[in-house]
Amino acid sequence: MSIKPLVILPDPVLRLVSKPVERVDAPLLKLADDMLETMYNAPGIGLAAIQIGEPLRLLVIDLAKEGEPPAPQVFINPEVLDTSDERSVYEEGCLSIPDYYAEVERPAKVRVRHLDRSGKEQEIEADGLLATCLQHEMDHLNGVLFIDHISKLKRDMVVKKFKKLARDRQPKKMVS
Ligand code: GNR
Ligand code: NI
Repeated sequence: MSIKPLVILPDPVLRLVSKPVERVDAPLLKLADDMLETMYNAPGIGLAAIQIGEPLRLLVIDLAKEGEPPAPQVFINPEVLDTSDERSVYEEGCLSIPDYYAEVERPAKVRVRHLDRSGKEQEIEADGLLATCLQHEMDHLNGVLFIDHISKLKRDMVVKKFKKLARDRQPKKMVS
């Protein structure tokens, strides 16, 4: 297992539409394990493959609280089957947009079909934080970020700040 560098806003890689996983084999499971290790290290509660630069429809989630045993969940080629009319609001963050948080409204419940790590088809109905996290991660598979669900004014401010941070990380040309 290894910890991979995270892709950070405004990297255009985050806007790619990820491709379906073709087979659930050893390299794919190794990627899922690297994602889990990277997520635990951050720390975060979810991670999409594109956040470590792999444009595949693969995401991992672990909602276990501190002191509880780990509860890693792997979702391969997840599809939304249905969403509730009921909405819920959570304060969201994203490992690709460090230290920025905002409230996002989404369907409170979501029914998802996916493959598990043994390649078996599964269907789950999620609510609460799992429903929000699944929708946040599935957005990543389509190049969508949680800031796309907030006001344009706030989004433009965040993008501007991260563009400046990226610029300041570039080595400067000396003037002499
Ligand atoms: O660690 C994360 N926390 C979080 C909090 C509320 C809603 C969604 C998330 S997902 C985020 C990790 C991440 O960026 N996943 O893509
Ligand atoms: Ni995210």
